[in-house]
Amino acid sequence: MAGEPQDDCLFCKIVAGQVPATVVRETDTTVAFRDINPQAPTHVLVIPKAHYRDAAALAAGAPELAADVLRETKAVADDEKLESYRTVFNTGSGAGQTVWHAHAHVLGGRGLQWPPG
Ligand code: DGP
Repeated sequence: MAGEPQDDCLFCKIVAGQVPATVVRETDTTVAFRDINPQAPTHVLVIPKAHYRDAAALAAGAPELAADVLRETKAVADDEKLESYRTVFNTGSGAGQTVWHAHAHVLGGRGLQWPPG
């Protein structure tokens, strides 16, 4: 069920402390940790602690929680002293989503091209 922890979800396991991660920020509702395969000098993932399969489900089911995630992307950028950065929600396999727990990528610390691949 949306919002409930899923036994087979990697990011739910990170929230529960069952899988290690380099956590850089945590709030009552969110966790931010470094991506295991960084694509930029700063590459942090911000996730809601509650399980939603993607950003669309999060926005529809818990818009205040979606706002918490977005607020935390800015906090990460501030912590990392990023003047410019990119916030990405890959939504659906065709867009490159591989982990089915909503997450925002925060990328920065180098020039970023547009359009993305
Ligand atoms: P996406 O492709 O948008 O679903 O992004 C998933 C990201 O999750 C990808 O950039 C790699 C990252 N990732 C996958 N497994 C782990 C893990 O075990 N730990 C951490 N820190 N990141 C992971």
